[in-house]
Amino acid sequence: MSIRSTLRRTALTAAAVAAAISLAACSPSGGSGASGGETENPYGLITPGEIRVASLGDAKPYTFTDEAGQFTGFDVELFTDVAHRIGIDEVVFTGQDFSGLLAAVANGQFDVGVAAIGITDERKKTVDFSDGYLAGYLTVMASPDSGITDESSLAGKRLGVVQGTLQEAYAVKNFTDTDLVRFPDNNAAISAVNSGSINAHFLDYEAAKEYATQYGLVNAIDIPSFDVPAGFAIAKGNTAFQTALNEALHAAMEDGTWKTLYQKWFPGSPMPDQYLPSSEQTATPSATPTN
Ligand code: SNW
Repeated sequence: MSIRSTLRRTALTAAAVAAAISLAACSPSGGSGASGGETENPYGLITPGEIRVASLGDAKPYTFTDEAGQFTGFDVELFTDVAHRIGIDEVVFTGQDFSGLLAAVANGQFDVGVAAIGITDERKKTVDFSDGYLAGYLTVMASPDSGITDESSLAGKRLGVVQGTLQEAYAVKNFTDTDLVRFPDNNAAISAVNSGSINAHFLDYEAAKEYATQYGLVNAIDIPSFDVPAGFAIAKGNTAFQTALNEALHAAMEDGTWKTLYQKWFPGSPMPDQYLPSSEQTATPSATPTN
């Protein structure tokens, strides 16, 4: 009895010493050791100290690659900031097709999916999400002379959607007289609009605005998607990672970082109140939408 408890105490002490040593070895700079173990890899990352992110190269201004091939955009900068707050500066973004993105996170090829991914019950069967960080519209974008001005004018038209998006699901359900044409990514769909092989493309509001400016297209129909905010997708059941991301995300909202990034990447767009510092939130929710 007493021998056993002594042994247990000894084992605990040894574990505590080992933990203290490994903590000391890690701090303050984090070090470069990748020996694994829970202490050094509390979030269960594929490679300790690094976050691998599945993203998109052509969803400007959310996530895209610049001329130098570097990932940037609102979601990219916000996630990079959040990662820094949980002590990780090694963040590696990789472009994927949207349709494969959540599966790639679920099966452990990536630690996180970051791509304006709306949080839905359907997707929650595959992955867990952080809290929401973005809410806006789904937009049908067309050439100015397309004659598309509302949902009914889409009848008989050919409409592009990216596979696996909310836009695809919405169109299947609501645009029943429209010919849907599925694409792997936005760039392919926009080329088809520009060549005239489809009449319009259905994508996220800010991405549409970006292409509109570039190619002289217009945002023909905006459909509110505020009830489906975007979140960071992670593997199911990784509560430590989820909690840490959420705390860091809310800190980024509270100190104005979210607002600064929003104004940088979405200038002129109405700001969802709930992500602003609490001191700047209006008492009455949803005053007058300015769109
Ligand atoms: O539901 C919206 C959300 O309100 C915000 O506007 C950001 O985009 C959304 O999350 C929808 N995004 C699409 C989706 O989740 C397409 C994502 C993409 O093309 N990267 O399917």
